[in-house]
Amino acid sequence: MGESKNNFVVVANRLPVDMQRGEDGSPQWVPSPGGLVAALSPVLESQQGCWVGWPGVIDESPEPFRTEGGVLLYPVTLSAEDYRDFYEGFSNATLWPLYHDLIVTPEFHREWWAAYREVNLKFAEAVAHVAAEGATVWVQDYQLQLVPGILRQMRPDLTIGFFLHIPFPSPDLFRQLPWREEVVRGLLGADVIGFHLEDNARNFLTLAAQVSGSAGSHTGLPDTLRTTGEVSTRALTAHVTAPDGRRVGVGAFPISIDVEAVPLPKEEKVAALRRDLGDPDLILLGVDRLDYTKGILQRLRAYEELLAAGALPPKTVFLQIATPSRERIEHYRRTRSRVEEAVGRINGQYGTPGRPAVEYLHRSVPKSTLATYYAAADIMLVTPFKDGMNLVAKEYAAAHPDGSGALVLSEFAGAAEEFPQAYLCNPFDLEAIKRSIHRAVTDLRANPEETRARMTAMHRQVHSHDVNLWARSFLSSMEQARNAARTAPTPPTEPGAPATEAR
Ligand code: ADQ
Repeated sequence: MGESKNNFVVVANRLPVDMQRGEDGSPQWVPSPGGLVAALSPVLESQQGCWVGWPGVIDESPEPFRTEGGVLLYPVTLSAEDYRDFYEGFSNATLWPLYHDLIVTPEFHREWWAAYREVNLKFAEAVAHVAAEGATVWVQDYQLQLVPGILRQMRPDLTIGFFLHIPFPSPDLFRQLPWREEVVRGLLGADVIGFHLEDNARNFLTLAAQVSGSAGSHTGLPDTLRTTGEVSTRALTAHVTAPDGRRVGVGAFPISIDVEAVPLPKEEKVAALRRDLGDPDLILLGVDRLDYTKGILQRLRAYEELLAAGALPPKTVFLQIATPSRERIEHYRRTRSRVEEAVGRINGQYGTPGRPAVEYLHRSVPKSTLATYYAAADIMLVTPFKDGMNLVAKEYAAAHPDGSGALVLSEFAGAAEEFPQAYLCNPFDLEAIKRSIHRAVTDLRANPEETRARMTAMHRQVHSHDVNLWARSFLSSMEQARNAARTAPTPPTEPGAPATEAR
């Protein structure tokens, strides 16, 4: 199966497929295509690529297999304890809240950290096994921050990139992590470290300079770290020196969506949905994983107060789609029950038989259905307390080529940097959410040129900055790093050099 001959390896917590058992017990694979898969498939297919990840089922060790496009899918097995301590524990109850600015309090447990190290080692060993000599490896996200460092030790021949899909917090918050130095050192095993936003990259540069023992060893904080302009002229504008003397590139690469994969639904479908919803005058829409970072409850409260004040058209409906997520974690269970309580309360107060004020779905829906919701929605509500980027906001913009609709967007979503034309709000301020919704409603009715200009600008931005541009710019930065490493004098190797604590 050519397991060790892969020139390009992507490693992520999850494989781009889910394993299920057929009636005869045989493993079956259900594709779970996301933007990442779509963006990376051409490279994976053209370069005999391999994707290393967990198949989504505990204690299963299915055989590696090739997709029709020739990509090798290489499963990593997680035990029930790994899932509990590495995934639910350290990844989602320590790092997730810490990196999202302590919206809930992170829990620090030594046994979770031990599991995180063990599982990162497991992923790194799998990569080391499948990667060809001199291969390029792209590590994805917060679950695998130690993989670059471990791989660097195991396979110094590799070019390693790391991309963080969630925010990177300010040094002040990050310093709470008892294992802060190990995490920064793990990341510094990469040749290129990418974040969504310049702010995230600056936060990391500050910490990395402290950990590498030479504060200020990065090449200053340049005016802009963002990779804009043509891919061919893109260059990393900041570097930090790792404890072993290597130059590590750090940059901002705002992720985007596969615009072609957001289908534009037929008008009849949109009309049918409006009919199903009782031909409302105004449709508000929310689409999120049911996560406490997404601000769903605040949004419902803002809607409730607007209804109470009679500030919305009489036939208004709010359609909230909430994908089940991390349901065994206490904070997620609590968030779900509060959201559902609010939905019940609002419908009890403001709904009429056959016409609820909130239509609530707690499930995943097919992309084509989602596209119909986007197209039908007059106002999209995206109000996270903190979000690395937020692809839902971009999908909504992609779904409105004619400039219809309006986007209410949290200032704390990464997408806000690219969408200054949205009706921005501070999600911690209920009055601010209400004001933004109200302004959007008013403009849609009284000032349609204004809303059209705003949506058209956002639609153009998504079209010109899609996920392919994101992938190409990151890959080209890795290519530059590879070339630079080939020509650079060999650094003095001091893997065990004492590092200054990240204070
Ligand atoms: P998420 O926190 O999952 O991603 P987001 O960026 O909005 O958040 O992506 C969610 C994706 O799931 C979207 O493509 C959306 O269409 C889809 N989705 C949501 N609910 C759905 C449903 N009910 N049915 C079907 N599809 C649904 C993390 C970070 C983000 C960052 C992304 C990408 O938290 O900040 O933007 O990774 O880097």
